[in-house]
This record gives sequence, structure tokens and C-alpha cells, in this order.
Amino acid sequence: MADCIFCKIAAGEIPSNKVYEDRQVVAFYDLDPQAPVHVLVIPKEHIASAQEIGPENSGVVAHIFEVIAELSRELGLEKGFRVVNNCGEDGMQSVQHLHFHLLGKRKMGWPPFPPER
Ligand code: DGP
Repeated sequence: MADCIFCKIAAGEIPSNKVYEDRQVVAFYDLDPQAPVHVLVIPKEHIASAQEIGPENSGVVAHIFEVIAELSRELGLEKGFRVVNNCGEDGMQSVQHLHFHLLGKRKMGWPPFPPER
């Protein structure tokens, strides 16, 4: 997809610090890390958001979670980790190409938002 920064990273047109790549997915370190380990796992195919997942493309999402489990072992996240998908405007998605944040090596907070007053 023209003008999609993650499509360009997937195609190698924009440099990134890749930790994993296969035919379907790429994983690379986030530019603005929110934890000592912060990796983004994306499909190479352009899927705009989690709202666009259906029977025709959900296979790559299952594969992404297999990759996440493998990466968690390779990156030393035996104590656990968090996977985050921000979707749409309310989800504060800033890059319109489906991606999963893999965050680890620190204790995470919950809930992930301040209580409403
Ligand atoms: P989200 O808010 O869920 O859409 O997260 C997008 C993430 O993508 C954000 O944490 C910063 C990261 N990001 C944006 N542009 C780039 C880039 O060019 N390279 C890398 N490595 N990360 C990027």
C-alpha cells in the first residue's frame, strides 16, 4: 500500500531493526520503546486495523501469535509479557497497518488507562 510506513518497512524500503522475518510477517523494534523490550509484529500484507480481520486474513493473525510466543523465548521474556493492539481512533492507533506490540522486561500496569472521573 503506497504511503504506508509499515508496508515500506516490510518491503525493506525503510530501515528498521528487525528481530524476525518470514514469508508472512516481520518483527522489529519500536522507534519509541515503552518497555526494555518493545517489538512490533506486523503482517507483510496490508491490513489497516483489527477491524479488518476476517476469515480471509485471520490465518496471518494466528501466525503472528506463534511468532510472538517464539520471540518471547528468544528475547528472554520467561516471566511474561504484554501484547497490545491499538485499534482505531478510540484505541489511539497511530499507524494504520495492523501491528501487535510485544512488551516485556518490566512490570506492566493495569488498567492501562486512568479511571474516568
Ligand atoms: P500505535 O500507536 O499502536 O499505532 O503504534 C505505532 C508504533 O509504531 C509506535 O509505538 C511508534 C512506532 N513507529 C512509528 N513509526 C515507526 C518507524 O518508522 N519505525 C519503527 N521502528 N517504529 C515506528
